[in-house]
Amino acid sequence: GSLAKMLDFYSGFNPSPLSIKQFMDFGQNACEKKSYIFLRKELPVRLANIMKEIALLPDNLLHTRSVSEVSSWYVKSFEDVLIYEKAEPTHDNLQKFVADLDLIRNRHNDVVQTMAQGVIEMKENEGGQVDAPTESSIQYFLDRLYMSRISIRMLINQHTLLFGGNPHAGGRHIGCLDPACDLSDVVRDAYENARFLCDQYYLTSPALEIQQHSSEPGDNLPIRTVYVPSHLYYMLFELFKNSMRAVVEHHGHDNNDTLPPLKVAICKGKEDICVKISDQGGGIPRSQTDQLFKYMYSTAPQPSKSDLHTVPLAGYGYGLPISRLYARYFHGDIVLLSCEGFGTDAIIYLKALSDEANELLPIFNKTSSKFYRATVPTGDWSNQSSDMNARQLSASI
Ligand code: W6P
Repeated sequence: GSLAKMLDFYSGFNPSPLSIKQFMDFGQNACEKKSYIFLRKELPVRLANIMKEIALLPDNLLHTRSVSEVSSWYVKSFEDVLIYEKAEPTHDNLQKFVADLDLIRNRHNDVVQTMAQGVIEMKENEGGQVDAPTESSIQYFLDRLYMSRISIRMLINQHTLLFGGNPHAGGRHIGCLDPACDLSDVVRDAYENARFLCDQYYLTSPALEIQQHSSEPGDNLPIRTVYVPSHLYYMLFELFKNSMRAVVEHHGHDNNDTLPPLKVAICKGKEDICVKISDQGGGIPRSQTDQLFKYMYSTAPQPSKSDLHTVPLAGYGYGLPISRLYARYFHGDIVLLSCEGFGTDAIIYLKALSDEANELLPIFNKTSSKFYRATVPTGDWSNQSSDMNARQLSASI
């Protein structure tokens, strides 16, 4: 059928979210034919759902060169998986399928950076100004696009790692899942790599102190969980870079023996696993914390390309919003709590139970489109900028 018809057909299905437990069970009794039959339907469903939303983007963004290019990758990949719609799971088809999934994943490697470029192009075309409703629909869209992308890459990675004949098979990993992921190992790894960058640019870096707490009787240290270590690493690396930059910038680069350490608490409860990173980097105003998760805020043309102090750890790119999507993908979260003048706590929450760690997936439906029109809520709380304040009131009487 025609592309439009197939899009209508597959976007009519809701994506089927899997839990970490289901990924594990599936990977442990790995059956390539079952996986193939699941993916040849599920991948077109997830692709079609997000392609329908791409079509709803404001024209001034949709029609930039960059966004057209991203959109063309989705069309190509949608067509590439539809080849298997009616193909029997023969040995030959199964092999071709793995190779095509590899190709599809690589085609989409640069989606994040190309979308960022598209946002910059749109801003330039609009004379540098974007109105609040447009900004808020772009935020809404990019969260959904990137979440969809994380989920599609997870499905592709599981299939290609399990059935692509990878040489690392035989370890404890099930695809990209580690059934006994040692959280402190990932923390140290992310810290070391962030510290390397920090040392390179500032010639100093704060130390690391890790504490582990488990409230569960019978649990012994180190704290372990079933998780995708690469996702956790991404979040921790991003948070460490931000904390290190804050600490070094706040305390000065020259007297390195006075830098307060980064304190990490790894905690396991019945429901949640928390990894808290506390820095004494001077903190940020409360009004800024939400801004750190905005794509448009971080896309703002960097005013200080010449200021060597802001380039190094490249903070406030798309790193924080995407880190939070990784956490939310399996129903966790990232929360920032800052005390201005002192420091910041960044908390990564993960689900402690693998059957509660379900994929969180965007679903396209008729109501999605309303978010692309009016996303600025009507004000039903007083607000200084729009209301007369007490001083103005007394002046006007
Ligand atoms: C800061 C600002 C920030 C963002 C994210 C994580 C940690 C920190 N520390 O000062």
